[in-house]
Amino acid sequence: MKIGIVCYPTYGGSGVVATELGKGLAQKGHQVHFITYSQPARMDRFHENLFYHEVSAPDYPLFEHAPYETALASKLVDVVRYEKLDILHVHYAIPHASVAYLAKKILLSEGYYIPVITTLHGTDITLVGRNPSYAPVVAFSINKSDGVTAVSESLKQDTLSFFDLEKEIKVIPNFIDFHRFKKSNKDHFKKAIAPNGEKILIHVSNFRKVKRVGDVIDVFKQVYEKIPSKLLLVGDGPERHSIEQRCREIGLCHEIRFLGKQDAVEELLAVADLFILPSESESFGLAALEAMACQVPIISTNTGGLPEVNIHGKTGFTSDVGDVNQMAKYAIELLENPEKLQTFRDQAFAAAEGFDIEHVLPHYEAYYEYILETAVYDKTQSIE
Ligand code: GMT
Repeated sequence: MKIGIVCYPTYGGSGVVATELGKGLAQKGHQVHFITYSQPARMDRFHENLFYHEVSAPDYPLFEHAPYETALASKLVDVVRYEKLDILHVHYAIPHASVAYLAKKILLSEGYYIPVITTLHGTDITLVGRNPSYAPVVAFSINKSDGVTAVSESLKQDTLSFFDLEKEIKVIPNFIDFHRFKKSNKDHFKKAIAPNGEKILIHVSNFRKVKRVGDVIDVFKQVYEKIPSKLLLVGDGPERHSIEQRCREIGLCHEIRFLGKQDAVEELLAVADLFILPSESESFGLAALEAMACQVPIISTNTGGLPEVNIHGKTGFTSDVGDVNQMAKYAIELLENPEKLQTFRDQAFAAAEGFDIEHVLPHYEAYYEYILETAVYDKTQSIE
């Protein structure tokens, strides 16, 4: 198949999922064309079946913001037409689903039919998409997609409750590539971080408000008071400055390392004992799944799709949003009990195996086939 993938090219979860999906499809012999404004962060090596088409929105003194959507729609028309793509798969509804609809209509006016699949990732529905500034366009473009997938059952239910939809939503969960994410021996690194055998807690995110990184610090403070430990904070974003301030206020800067954006997250996960994810909202929690693949149990909230990934009492523990005392209790319970910690490590790994890319990718392929067959009817529809 010739597949066009539209996504955000950054380190965010939706861009990572889209890029890993494209790489996996290319590996299986499909031709994959990424169409976005810069090279996706995880598109890190050459593959004969992978292509990248950069969208640039030329500036003009009249524009306060260059019209990216118009440039993307034009690029989609050009790439679909020239490369003779079979299907377009857009990740994150805003603005990709509505832009794809426009491109599809332009192509239809030329007699070229291209089905569009939209994958919903989370904030495009739960935070941003529901905002009245975007909601009518989001709802319309989801309804007009030929196929719609959501990364968890929870996100599917949220989408159905927020919008008036006539479209079926298929749940295809996020996935993990075990060739990359696996526990490896990084003892030398562990010694450098925790020279006296301290426990290592880790948090990885984009440091946005929704991640509640302040709760990570509060949980760590309680753990630290009982158990010698270190905290690794991976990622960067708008909340980082205030979190650094908070570490100074509580006098724990020497035990907390801010590592910024890291490419080789798996090497950091390899030395960690616990992963803390106290998000206010999380449609899936890909960062948690990556930790589980590296045998790191999860202390998380029970919001959104997290309970579908982090099984309470098995792969880690879940608590109500903001309940840092409970999260700290669970963390201490595991860290104080090496046998229990090892059992949870094993169970986290076993649960992660259920999300192996090898199992999940065929679901996308089958869905593409299904949409290509069933969307044929649309071909005969008028172009208005
Ligand atoms: O977590 C973020 O804020 C980034 C965001 C994105 O779209 O890049 O992540 C969302 O999509 C990920 C991949 O499907 C999910 O694993 C995250 O749970 C989801 N984030 C939220 O729902 C807050």
